[in-house]
Amino acid sequence: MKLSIAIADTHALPSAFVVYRGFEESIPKAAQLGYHGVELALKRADEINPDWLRALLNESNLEVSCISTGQVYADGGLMLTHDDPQKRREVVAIFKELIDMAASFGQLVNIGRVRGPIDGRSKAYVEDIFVEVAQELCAYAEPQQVTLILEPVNRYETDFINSVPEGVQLMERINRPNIKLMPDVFHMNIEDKTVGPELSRHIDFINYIHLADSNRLAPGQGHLDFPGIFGDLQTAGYDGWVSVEILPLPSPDLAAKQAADYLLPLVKAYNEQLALTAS
Ligand code: LER
Ligand code: MN
Repeated sequence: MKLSIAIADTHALPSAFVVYRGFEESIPKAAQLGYHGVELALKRADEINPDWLRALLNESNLEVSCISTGQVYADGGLMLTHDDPQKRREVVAIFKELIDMAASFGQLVNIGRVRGPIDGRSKAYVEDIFVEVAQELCAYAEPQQVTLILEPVNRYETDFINSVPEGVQLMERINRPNIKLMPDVFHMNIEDKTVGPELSRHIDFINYIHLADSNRLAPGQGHLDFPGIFGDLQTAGYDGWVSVEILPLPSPDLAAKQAADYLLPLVKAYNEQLALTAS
């Protein structure tokens, strides 16, 4: 298991759930706190010069855990299930560029609220569009060894794919090897029957997990049972990324430190136990 933190560029909207803004400053800060990787919340692939990013990551000895796409939606409301096929093409084109970038950085691209809401349309109609678009993106991503990761998001933020079982149902319909689930324990705390047991039950579909406490603050600052969740993941043999996606409160530096101080010992113990079980 490796620990990452979500960051964005300086112009990201205030609503972005990222601790740090500004890649140049935040990548070294994340490394200093002990994180193993950074999740890049991007609006477009051209926000980043790949050579510059590679140099910055090498200096800090960090990896990109995934490219997340909440900003694609938040900025201009672009969505993969738009009624207008032309608009859908625009979003697909943006995603294809992000997939090209992920081929060199992390090999994972998330689909969160950018799938779009149902919003008064028929659920079957929205689902059909989503399945078709997701299959197209999977076909584009597969030769580049990139996997798409679908994030169930709670009902107060979207009305399409709220719980992990709903995400699993979509996985089964999309039926491609390079689409997986990215559960977020903050959303699961609202939507799912349990957190740890539900993650464990669906582990074959899961290859990335967002971590935030019940109040979207750093893990340890709310009432989610992280040791219990890690115990269930351990039993299930999960060995992917966990990524901190929290509000920058009480301040970006303090939030990032609280999360690292709380989670790094859990991750270390987790990996020691995983190694013992494997041997
Ligand atoms: C995105 O990863 C997320 O969790 C959402 O709540 C942001 O809108
Ligand atoms: Mn999330």
